[in-house]
Amino acid sequence: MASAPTKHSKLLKWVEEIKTLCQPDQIHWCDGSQAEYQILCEQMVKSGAFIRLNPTLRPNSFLARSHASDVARVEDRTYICAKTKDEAGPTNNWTDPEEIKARLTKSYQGCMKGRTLYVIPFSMGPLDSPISKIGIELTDSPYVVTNMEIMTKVGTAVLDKLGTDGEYIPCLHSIGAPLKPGQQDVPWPCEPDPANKYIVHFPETRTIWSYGSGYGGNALLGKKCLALRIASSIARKEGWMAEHMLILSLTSPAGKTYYIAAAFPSACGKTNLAMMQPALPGWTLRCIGDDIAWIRIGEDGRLYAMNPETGFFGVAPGTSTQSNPNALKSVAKNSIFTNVALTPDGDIWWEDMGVPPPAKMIDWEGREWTPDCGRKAAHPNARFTAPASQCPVIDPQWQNPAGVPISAILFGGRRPSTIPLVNEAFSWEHGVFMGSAAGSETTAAALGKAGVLRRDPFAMLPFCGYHMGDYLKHWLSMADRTKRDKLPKVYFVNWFRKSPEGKWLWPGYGENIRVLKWICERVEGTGKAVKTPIGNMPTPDAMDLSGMKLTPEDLKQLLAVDREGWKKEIENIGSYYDTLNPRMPDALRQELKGLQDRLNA
Ligand code: SAT
Ligand code: MN
Repeated sequence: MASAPTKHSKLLKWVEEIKTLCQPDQIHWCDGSQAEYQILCEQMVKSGAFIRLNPTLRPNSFLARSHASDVARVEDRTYICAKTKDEAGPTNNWTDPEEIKARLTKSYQGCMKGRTLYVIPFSMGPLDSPISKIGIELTDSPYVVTNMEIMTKVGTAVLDKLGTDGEYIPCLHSIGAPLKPGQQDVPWPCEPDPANKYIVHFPETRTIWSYGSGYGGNALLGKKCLALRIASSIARKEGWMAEHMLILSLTSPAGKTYYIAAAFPSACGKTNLAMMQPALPGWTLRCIGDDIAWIRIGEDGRLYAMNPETGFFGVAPGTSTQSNPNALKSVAKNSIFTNVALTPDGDIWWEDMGVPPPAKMIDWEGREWTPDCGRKAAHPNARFTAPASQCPVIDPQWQNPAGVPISAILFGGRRPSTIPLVNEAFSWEHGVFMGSAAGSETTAAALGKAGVLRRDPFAMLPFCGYHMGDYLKHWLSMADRTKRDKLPKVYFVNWFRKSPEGKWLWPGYGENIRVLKWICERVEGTGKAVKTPIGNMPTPDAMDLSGMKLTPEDLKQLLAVDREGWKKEIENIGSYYDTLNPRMPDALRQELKGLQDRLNA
């Protein structure tokens, strides 16, 4: 390997091993340069994998259409292969690591024939951050390379940092579609049989093996695989936290800045909140990250959050000038769109974009589409990949290697009933209880039925790399690692509340600033609240609702404690907790009991 731009002997040996196993036609070491990105895009335009969008309307941007079997994360094909099943816990799929390695080694055998093996050196987090992690992804997908170049720091600087013996997380990826000599490639090659797709994590050896899918978190291995599943398991050992959270800053009219982190499940509006345009004058919101936060205790004892990514892989449908004007501006150029519709003038369109569709388009499957054809033009999990630096409200601190000090943590999900608009925890333990009890209706971000309520503790159910009971203990343990008054305040929010008749009670989006403003006032000690059995809630006059049309009846419903609903909720949480036995922490059972007692009092 004369052309390898590194003298890292372990890395060279691994690449050589994978070359022998997967048998690619050639190897390409990614340098992360603009020139390389352009060449790869050109090649994909030629091969049919990319469609170049109209350069006047959408400069340097491309559309990819995936195979119909490959449109979302495959949770039932995702494994945490710790040494024992117990270590992975009941919320993760598990198989014996040696067994699955043997099985997958067979799949990898010759799987890159006719293709190029790309070596992607990437860093999650600024290269000079004490908690950044370096990964090396080996992939046969140029689509993955270009997306990784937007989502992470890729290239030679990473290899330089590794030196000759630095530590990295090996991430092996193949789409599982070798080409026979002379065989014509397809636009989105992958393994079409879902049963042959595997997303496998080996936490003890800090290794990731992914096979058969080219989509999103299945294939961009820096994201959910490394920055959440493997990182959460490392963080537990090292005393920090890897969380499925957006990070934002909010500056008040008085000029004071607050940093807030928020955990919502996939496709529940993290990207929208992370770069929201506040509807209240005088408040400035800036984005630090929209999906992942690595959080550690700083020297002053506070929790500091850092975004390990450099791009957004956001859900396209629903993104409009009303819901998220800053996301639309972020994708104005230099972006990749996957599974959206193509307009006759060479631009993109998706459902609820806020502009009417043209009379005719090409849908995400490449078929002709008209407004009356009865099909969706974009796939519900269609995505944009855009550089975070293009976000008009990106925070000046977003790449600060130290992270930013967090004042408040929010949990949430899609909950049409019972859960109020906002609810403040009494203590850290109560806050951890709130996170542990988080639930949401499922969305299109994962294959399976959407709209079913499932418990999704800390929005980490699909992303926790170890036993969920131990994860809850880890959260509780933060109170022993620093002074309590240094810990952020914790809130549960619900933008998705409906009336019994099915009407949205809260407008959401930019209006959410009203809730955030109250939270900042609570942090300052000025916000008015009433103690209820479920937590501290705003008094009816506590939130700034100026200039907003909200009927007093709707406000009442939004801030009501639905005792009957909560009783069912408690039962449901209790049975969920049972599934985590015997590792379910007692402190949280006591919180549940406390809630029950307060409700019955
Ligand atoms: O496909 S991803 O896992 O990156 C997106 C998501 O589910 O949040
Ligand atoms: Mn996510």
